[in-house]
Amino acid sequence: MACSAAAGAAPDGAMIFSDLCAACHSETRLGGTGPALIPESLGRLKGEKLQAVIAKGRPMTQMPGFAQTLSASEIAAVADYVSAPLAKAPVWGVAEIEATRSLRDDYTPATAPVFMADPMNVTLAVETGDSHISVLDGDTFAVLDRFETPFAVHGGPKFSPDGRYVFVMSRDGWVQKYDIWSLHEVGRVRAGLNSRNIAMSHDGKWLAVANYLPRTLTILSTDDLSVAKVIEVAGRDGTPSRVAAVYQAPERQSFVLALKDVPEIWEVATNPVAGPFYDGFVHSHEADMKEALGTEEGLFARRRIDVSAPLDDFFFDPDYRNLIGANREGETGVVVNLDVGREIATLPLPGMPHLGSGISWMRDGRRVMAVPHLNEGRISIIDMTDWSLVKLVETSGPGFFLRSHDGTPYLWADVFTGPHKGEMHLIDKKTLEVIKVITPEPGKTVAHTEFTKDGSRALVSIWEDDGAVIVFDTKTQTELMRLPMRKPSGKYNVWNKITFEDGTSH
Ligand code: DHE
Repeated sequence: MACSAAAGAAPDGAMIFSDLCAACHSETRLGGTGPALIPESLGRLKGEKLQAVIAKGRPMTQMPGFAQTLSASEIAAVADYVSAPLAKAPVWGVAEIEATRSLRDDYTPATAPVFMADPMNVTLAVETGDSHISVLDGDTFAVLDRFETPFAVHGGPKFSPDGRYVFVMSRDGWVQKYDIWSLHEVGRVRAGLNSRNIAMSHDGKWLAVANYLPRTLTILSTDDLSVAKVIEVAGRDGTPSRVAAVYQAPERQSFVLALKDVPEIWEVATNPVAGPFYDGFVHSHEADMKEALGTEEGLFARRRIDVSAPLDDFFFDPDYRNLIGANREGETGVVVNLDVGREIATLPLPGMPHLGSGISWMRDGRRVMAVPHLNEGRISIIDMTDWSLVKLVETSGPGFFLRSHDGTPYLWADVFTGPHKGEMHLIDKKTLEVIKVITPEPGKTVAHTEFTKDGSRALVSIWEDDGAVIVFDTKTQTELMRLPMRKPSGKYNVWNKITFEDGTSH
């Protein structure tokens, strides 16, 4: 029993937290050496699942189990305490962010890669099981380095345009910079308290961090991770909003973000003077442009675009004229033309589409896009010229990630949940038929595919604590090797990411 709980009294979750948890997670619950314990960070970890983590701890981390120290009702009281929203929204502005910024004093930038492998074919494998990233030689699959990341990395790491540096973000808002040439961390900073994803500017100078908590977009200098700007995110009527996600729109020289709580998309200029961001208004009246920009101008000028409902998730066509977005509760998606700044079409997209995982390719001279659905076993294929539904491809369960590559005729689609979570579907990009289902480890979750630079190899995760990354030959779909890893999630090939290879995610 916790020393502070009086015998007979109902357990006091706050007091137990202070006694046993605050040293690692901090009195504020915003995280210290351990992650933040607030509803925004815990996400779906609640109730019995959360109590089980408190009782048993987390293997391979500093989190011990408290089953011997606390009774079941005390564990439940702590779980309730950390699941309750914070009484007051915490302040996390420039000063607080800057106070967390640390650059490694043992880092000296190499003048050339410190390894023999092709730096353009390096592939990173995120291992969420013990918060590490393995840096792989994309030809031999030798592990060049394995470095520690902040806890709970989410979303794709973002590379500098030359592929030398990579930036990684955790759900607790930590951004880490790593030098691939030197195989060394450069530094880290906490840009938000609960964050969604990051985006790199077209010129590699700025990194935008989309936050849920606080309601802000943080823009960092990629050079030294210092804060360039913290933009308060609120709708026209002043309602504060979480940022659903932010992406780079290289053709427009801007960041594009969707607001989760108000029906607006924002575009933020990453070009200080003019360029495509402003040229995008060519089809607008001057009055529309003034209205959208207000008094904003120059670097990080913000333009508001109204949409009919807040967007959870979105995707772009290759020239970044159109944004395809969806509210996951709704039945339809929308196409927003970013030049004219308004919705131009709707799409039939019921069943929680996961547009963040969408990919597109050319099929019979027309560009099509594919989107998985988070709650049903089908993939929507949409014609991006007239926005019609080409086909619904049936799979054996709800999928999370889709990937392909110019060097392969197939789309690799996983099934992330349910009895078929071990199946990877290969779909012909021309006929749109499932040509094969691979089950490399029956009963284990098999998810997320990345390709090597030339598309000849596919890397697939066995998404388990004692998991692996399996390397397949994409021509024969045969397994070539297995690299043991701790709950590997996403894999990211430098070349595919910096060239925006058709078939890769953002
Ligand atoms: Fe993700 C990417 C949103 C849950 C693993 N996920 C993304 C992106 C978005 C997103 C917007 C694109 C960001 C980017 O790469 O810049 N994810 C969401 C959700 O809204 C959702 C459903 C609920 C949530 O809790 O946020 C969600 N995601 C998950 C998971 O539960 C996953 C499977 C495990 C985890 O690590 O949290 C997960 N998401 C990923 C991964 C990517 C990702 C590995 C990058 C894929 C890529 O190929 O780029």
